[in-house]
Amino acid sequence: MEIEKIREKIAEIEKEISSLPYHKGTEHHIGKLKAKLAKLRLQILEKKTKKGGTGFAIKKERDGTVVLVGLPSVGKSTLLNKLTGAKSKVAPYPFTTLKVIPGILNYEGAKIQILDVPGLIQGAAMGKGRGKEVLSVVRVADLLVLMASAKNPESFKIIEKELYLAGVRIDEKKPEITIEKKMKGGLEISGQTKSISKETIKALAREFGIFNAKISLKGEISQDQLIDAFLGNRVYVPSIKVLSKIDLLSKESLKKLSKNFGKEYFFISAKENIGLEKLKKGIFEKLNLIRIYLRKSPKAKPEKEPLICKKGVTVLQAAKKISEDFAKEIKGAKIKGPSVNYDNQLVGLNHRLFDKDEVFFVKK
Ligand SMILES: Nc1nc2c(ncn2[C@@H]2O[C@H](COP(=O)(O)OP(=O)(O)OP(=O)(O)O)[C@@H](O)[C@H]2O)c(=O)[nH]1
Ligand SMILES: [Mg+2]
Repeated sequence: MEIEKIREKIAEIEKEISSLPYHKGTEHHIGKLKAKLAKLRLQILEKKTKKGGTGFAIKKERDGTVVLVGLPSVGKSTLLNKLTGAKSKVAPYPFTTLKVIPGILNYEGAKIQILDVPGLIQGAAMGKGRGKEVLSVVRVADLLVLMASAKNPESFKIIEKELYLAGVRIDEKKPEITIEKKMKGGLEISGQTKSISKETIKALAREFGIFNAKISLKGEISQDQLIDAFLGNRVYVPSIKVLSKIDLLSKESLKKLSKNFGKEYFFISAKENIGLEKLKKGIFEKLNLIRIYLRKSPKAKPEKEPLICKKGVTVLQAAKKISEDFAKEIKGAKIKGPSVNYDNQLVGLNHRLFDKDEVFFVKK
């Protein structure tokens, strides 16, 4: 289908959904419309651009990948340059950045990849601007830094909406839905939710070509979440919200803004170097990274540079970060630090390490 045709169809269905009240009598019909809508939206994002690709080519590197997302001119490139020493072009007009510009933030021994991308605009999920390319980068992120100018904080809503429409679920827990496809036997549903009948669940499954399967739901699931699960290409990613250019606000307006936006927002001025250290710390913490210090013998001093791992990492997984071959040789570790009760406690391969543990790997 032509892209224009798809857009028209989307607008039609949206109009119909918004005209319908949601209740037991309409939930089945609305569900089917929403399923159609989700499939059409996906078609737009998957349509190839004139140049042939559907997005920018990205190589994920280092201890985590962070993408800066915001309207044009909110100061993404200025921030990237300040955090990483990169040289992304900065200018007062929109769409200064035209492709992905990477940089590396060194923080507490971690090397965090930060990606600067073109500005996102309203309609991005429908293919406007560089929407498709930007949204394809967003999907590889371990963390999104959502940016809005302190002069226009309302713009968070625009980017959040575009990200949602493109299948990116921000700060949401993945709903607990499992779909076990089978060869025959029809559809079997276990678990239930108040807002959707079993019949609708079955109809939605069929809408996505699932005719034989065991579908289990845990907890209260919304229709949108169910469609997400059937479509299967949703990404669930944490975020940090940044209000930029606070140097442009008067003291009074800034005070008012921080009252309205509260603690989970980071207030910065990349130009005037305000709030950047706090932001770096926030990024590190939100990526759930921990520092492990290796020791060559149980008595030796730990190495200066930490091994950066994800929170919850086991002794075996940490060893694998060094190398697969090395991991095969070890049977446990002697640890000094927060994850054990006394210095040089011997632990097994499945022991979970904590931030700032000092580790001596014990060979078989
Ligand atoms: N006053 C002030 N101006 C800033 C700040 N950060 C960026 N700017 C200015 O805002 C304009 C846009 O900055 P960029 O860093 O290019 O913004 P961008 O978000 O990368 O823009 P696009 O690449 O077009 O999406 C430039 O004129 C910057 O000098 C800031 O903290 N304070
Ligand atoms: Mg830029």
